[in-house]
Amino acid sequence: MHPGIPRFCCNGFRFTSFSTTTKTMRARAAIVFVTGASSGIGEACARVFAREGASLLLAARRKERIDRLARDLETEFHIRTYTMQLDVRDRKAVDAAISGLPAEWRAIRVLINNAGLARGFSKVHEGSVQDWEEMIDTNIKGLLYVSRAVIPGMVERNAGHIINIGSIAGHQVYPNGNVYCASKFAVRALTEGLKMDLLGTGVRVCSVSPGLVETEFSIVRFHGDSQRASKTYENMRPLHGEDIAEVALFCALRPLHVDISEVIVMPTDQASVHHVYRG
Ligand code: NDP
Ligand code: 8X3
Repeated sequence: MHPGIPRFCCNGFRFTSFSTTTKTMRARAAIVFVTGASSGIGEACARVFAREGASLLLAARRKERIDRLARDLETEFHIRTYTMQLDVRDRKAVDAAISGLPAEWRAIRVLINNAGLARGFSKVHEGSVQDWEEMIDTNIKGLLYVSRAVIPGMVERNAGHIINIGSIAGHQVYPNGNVYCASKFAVRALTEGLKMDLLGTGVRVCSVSPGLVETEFSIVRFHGDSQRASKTYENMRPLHGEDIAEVALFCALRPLHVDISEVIVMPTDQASVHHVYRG
């Protein structure tokens, strides 16, 4: 395959035909929208979908990071990119960003609802209300705002794929995880609900739910204390953003009649939120 030729095209399959010109194929490349693309799993998703030739819509609050990523991916994979500085907690900004997309960027094929965070690690009766609100506003309400803005277009086109980044914390609760876990339980419920609501539209819904992935996640959780954050992954082999991104890509590349509902991805060294092997 020529490195400049997109393989991830609008029918959702790997592109195998060489009969079209590169220019036409580039125009036909599927649009993949990644929220929280400035770091970790989101950045890795941008990278693996770019490798497959997708056209990338990238959003995060740290615009300089997604601009730099977009430039790198355009150069390396000869794809189209469009970046948006966006705080998913701001409903009006989300609506304006999606409704203001240039015509050639409106037909979003895959939405990766990845933007999210854990903030704090305290018992409920000692917790920070501000931390709770940040998690609920980002992980639940932000995901809803983006979905509400993007999905009507998918329904109209009878085509699309929502990939929510859930968590093992959406299946199991751990001490001090309370509100973060609740937000990820909510993501699981919303994923299941969306699947039911979208039955018959051709829009696929899936969640990818990881265990421990070494990203900026724990630094954010511990309010910038990187020493404390690094202990999360001490003496064990965590997952990396690319491990999750490759699974999201696998889900997206299934034939259109196949909808993988959920994939739980754990490090080999982790059996549950309570069981981590530290050799
Ligand atoms: P990172 O902190 O590395 O990345 C988080 C991303 O989310 C950043 O790009 C950040 O961008 C973005 N983000 C956070 N808040 C907002 C906001 N209000 N508006 C827009 N973007 C926002 O962590 P991960 O890559 O690990 O996290 C990605 C997802 O994976 C999250 O949903 C997390 O819950 C989930 N997850 C992570 C696991 C882990 O162990 N790391 C395990 C299971 C799930 P910016 O700050 O520039 O806005
Ligand atoms: C991130 C995984 O176990 O740190 O969602 O909550 S965990």
